[in-house]
Amino acid sequence: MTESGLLLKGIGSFYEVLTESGEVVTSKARGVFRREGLVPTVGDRVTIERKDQGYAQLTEILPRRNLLVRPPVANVDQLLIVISASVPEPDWLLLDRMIISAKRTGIEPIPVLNKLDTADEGIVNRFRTEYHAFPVLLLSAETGEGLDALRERMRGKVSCFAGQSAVGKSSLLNALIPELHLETGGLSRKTDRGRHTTRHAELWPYENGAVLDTPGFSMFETECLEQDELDACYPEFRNAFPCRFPGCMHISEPDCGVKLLLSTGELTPERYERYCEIALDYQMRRKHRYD
Ligand SMILES: Nc1nc2c(ncn2[C@@H]2O[C@H](COP(=O)(O)OP(=O)(O)O)[C@@H](O)[C@H]2O)c(=O)[nH]1
Ligand SMILES: [Mg+2]
Ligand SMILES: [Zn+2]
Repeated sequence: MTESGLLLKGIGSFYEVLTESGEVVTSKARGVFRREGLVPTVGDRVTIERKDQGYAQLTEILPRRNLLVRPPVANVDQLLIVISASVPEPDWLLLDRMIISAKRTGIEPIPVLNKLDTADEGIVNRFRTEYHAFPVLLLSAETGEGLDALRERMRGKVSCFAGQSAVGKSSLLNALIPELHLETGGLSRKTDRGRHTTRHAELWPYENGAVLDTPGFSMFETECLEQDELDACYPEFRNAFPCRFPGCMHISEPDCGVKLLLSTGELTPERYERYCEIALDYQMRRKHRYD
């Protein structure tokens, strides 16, 4: 009998697969995968065949929509990028860069503001205005405020948490899935990394979808982007009048539609300033592409 499912976890050459009927079946990969250089990866949609006795066999890996490398996980639908409304102070540039990385990988970025219980009003207002074009979430892992909306947003999707250290990623995961018992607080970056070398990322079934148990990465590879590709990472630019010049970088060109967004408030000076830094960085990368 052939069934399809979601690869949750790998242990050696065995894999735990969540089938459509909701059962977790341990499966062994066919030898042919290794010969073809295919590595079954957490998040893979796979087919398995149950044998009469013993384990099932993992027979096929369906085409991947995307693949993150560190930790290895395939087919992530959404990236919950967490920042803190109190401490640590938000690294807004990192948030903007992670949004771009996610979009470029085909993953929907969802900016999440945690620690609402100790919020600095200024940070909350900035978050609301600067990310109005995104499906943001405001919540508190501590009090549980906003967690219902988060749960709703995760329904049927494969989600992954990301963001600076100490913003509350592990606390949020624990609040959603208490059995995880993730360590929170005291862990230094170094300890965190040491742990990741001995422990592989794992997907946990959640609300008809799944969530990755490790917020393992803070950033992924950024390739060289063309200007129009960068524009596509800024949803608020869609409301802009067309710029006079094709390929406009929206920095020093006249009759720029994006700069008009500054006067309507759809783009704040702060987010625009970070945009300029990022756009100039990509321009430099494009220049040095073939060096
Ligand atoms: N006040 C408050 N503290 C929180 C909240 N979420 C997490 N924390 C605290 O922030 C610290 C870092 O949390 P942790 O989950 O380890 O962050 P991570 O490094 O992003 O995984 C811990 O001391 C948590 O107790 C929250 O919503 N409100
Ligand atoms: Mg953590
Ligand atoms: Zn422009």
